Amino acid sequence: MTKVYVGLGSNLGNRKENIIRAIDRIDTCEEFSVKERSGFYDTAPFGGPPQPDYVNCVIGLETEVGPQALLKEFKKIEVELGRKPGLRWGPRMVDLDILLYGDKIVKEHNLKIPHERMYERVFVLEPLCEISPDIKHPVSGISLSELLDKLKQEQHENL
Ligand code: PH2
Ligand code: MG
Ligand code: MG
Repeated sequence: MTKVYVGLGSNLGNRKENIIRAIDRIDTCEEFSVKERSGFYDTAPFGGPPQPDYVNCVIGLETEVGPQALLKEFKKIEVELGRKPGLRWGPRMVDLDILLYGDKIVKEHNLKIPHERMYERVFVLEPLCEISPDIKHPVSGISLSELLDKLKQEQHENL
């Protein structure tokens, strides 16, 4: 079994409900077992076109499904839950991003793990640290909570 962390986001429709439905849908699959869920975070949109605020959340699950098959399954669930093709970084009913897959590093054309931008995003690091503060950055070895503190400090200085 591998421990996988997944970031969830929604900024259309009933945002919290969309996230809860996505988590239930994932947990219903026999091959996934959801172990932890962070709280729900109301976050300002980061990047992309002007768009509504997001609700973000992170879950930890266990699975034997490999990274590519997991990505495919998540894409299917996103569409099932009402996601329409749209602008990159644009508004969406539900977004499921694989953040970490055990300590595996994946560099494929359609999939990068750890998620390429997770270390720059408070809306990912904050819920992730809530459920798993001791995870370390795979290259630098810095703990995610330290990274989060630094990021928040930088953003504070730039205000
Ligand atoms: N997702 C994006 C773009 N911007 N901003 C917030 N606050 N939360 C998100 O989940 C998010 C975003 C593209 O995936
Ligand atoms: Mg995303
Ligand atoms: Mg995505």
